[in-house]
Amino acid sequence: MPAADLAATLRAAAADRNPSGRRGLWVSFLSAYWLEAVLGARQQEVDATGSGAGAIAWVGLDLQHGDLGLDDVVPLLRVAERAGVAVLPRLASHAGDAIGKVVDAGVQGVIVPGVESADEAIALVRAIRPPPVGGRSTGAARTSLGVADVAEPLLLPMVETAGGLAAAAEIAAVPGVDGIFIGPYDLSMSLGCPPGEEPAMAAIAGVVDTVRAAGKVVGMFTGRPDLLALAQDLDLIGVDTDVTAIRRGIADLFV
Ligand code: 3PY
Ligand code: MG
Repeated sequence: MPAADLAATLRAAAADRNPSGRRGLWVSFLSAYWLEAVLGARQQEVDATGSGAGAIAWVGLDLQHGDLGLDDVVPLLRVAERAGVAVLPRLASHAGDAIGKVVDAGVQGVIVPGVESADEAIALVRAIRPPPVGGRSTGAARTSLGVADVAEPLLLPMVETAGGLAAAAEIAAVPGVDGIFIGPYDLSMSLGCPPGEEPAMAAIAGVVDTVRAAGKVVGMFTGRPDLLALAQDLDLIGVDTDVTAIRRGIADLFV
């Protein structure tokens, strides 16, 4: 079952200022074997409800933190494709070669950490879009050979520093940028306050409003009930990590 075109769906909904509310699992260590088991088991549980509620719509592959590297993307992507689930890697840096490689493989978009200016966003557009918009190269790959089919992957720079916050409107306005993914934990650290407290919460709400007003996609990693409470305003909700899931399960077993 191929993943539906999440990128096109989110772009269209965002242009209508209509939050999409797609929930995703942030994956930082799962192997292809275990991602297949997790997605398969979840789908069976969702099917059993008959309502479709509780589905995992996308997986964020965390290449910046945790245990995954670029070589893990294709095996995990194959599993997600079979399950009809979109894949959005969060890259380790702004490096254009890594962006080209994961996009060549057929991911539905990229999340790029720590973007702080329109100029940085313009460099990312150049890395992800082919000419005439950008400068991305073409070559033998899953996408060019027709194995994976993603017409135009999402480009989501992360706003997660005071500098990024100040430039959020300019970053979102760059042609070729699809929206902004908020990193609330780095943002809180950068603003010098604990996650969930002011001024970080006000900053997050401000970015959501700015991006929504621009008709672009807004996502955020949550991992806390107070952040998850903002989910109704978001297009992409990174609910929590595979690590949290296993820690919670172990805590339940060892009471
Ligand atoms: C952050 O909160 O800083 C993140 O990068 C979340 O993934
Ligand atoms: Mg971060």
